[in-house]
Amino acid sequence: MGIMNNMKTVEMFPQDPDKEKVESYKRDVHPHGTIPALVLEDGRTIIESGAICLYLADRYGRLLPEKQWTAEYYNWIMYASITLDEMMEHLFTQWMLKGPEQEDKDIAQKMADKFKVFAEYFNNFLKGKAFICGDKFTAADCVMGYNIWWASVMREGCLINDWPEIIRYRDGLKSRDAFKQAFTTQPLQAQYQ
Ligand SMILES: N[C@@H](CCC(=O)N[C@@H](CS)C(=O)NCC(=O)O)C(=O)O
Repeated sequence: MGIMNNMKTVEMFPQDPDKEKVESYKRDVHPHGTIPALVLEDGRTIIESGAICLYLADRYGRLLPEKQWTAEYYNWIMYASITLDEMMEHLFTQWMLKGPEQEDKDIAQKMADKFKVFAEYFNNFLKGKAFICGDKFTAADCVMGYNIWWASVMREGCLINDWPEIIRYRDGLKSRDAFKQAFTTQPLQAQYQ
């Protein structure tokens, strides 16, 4: 279990960034300087969160789907990493980083509209399921769950408040011990242990 015992905490958006540390992180680990990144024992790096989850599930044989749920497993991991992540990044930039005075309202509205199409679809998908792959919590819930939590802490949860299945899914994830260990109750302040 070596790599999981070597978790490093990274401060997001520090007031006074240590330039040398940032440059060495960019040079040695992640060229964009973003998180997360997984450095393997032999020095190879995985620099995309969805790929990290897929790799860890596969390597440790945990959080994998039952065979009949493989399509949903890959579909939602890829959808969250590519399509949903783009919406979330724009919304986070406009709503949280720029704020009401400076936000580009056209971009924010376009992304909120696109999110609504996703929310209706995902809300229907979740009916009758505890998790993405039925009753079993898998790596797909780690990837999608992060985005759903992220959506729920922006602008009083306006992106998800109208979707009861998504709220139920989010609450189910939040009630898990592992979620409680990974997050404080402070929105957008993740603590990694
Ligand atoms: N698609 C990437 C996104 C990585 C990313 O943007 N990470 C954010 C945190 S969730 C970050 O490091 N932001 C800080 C920055 O952009 O400087 C992934 O999922 O791994």
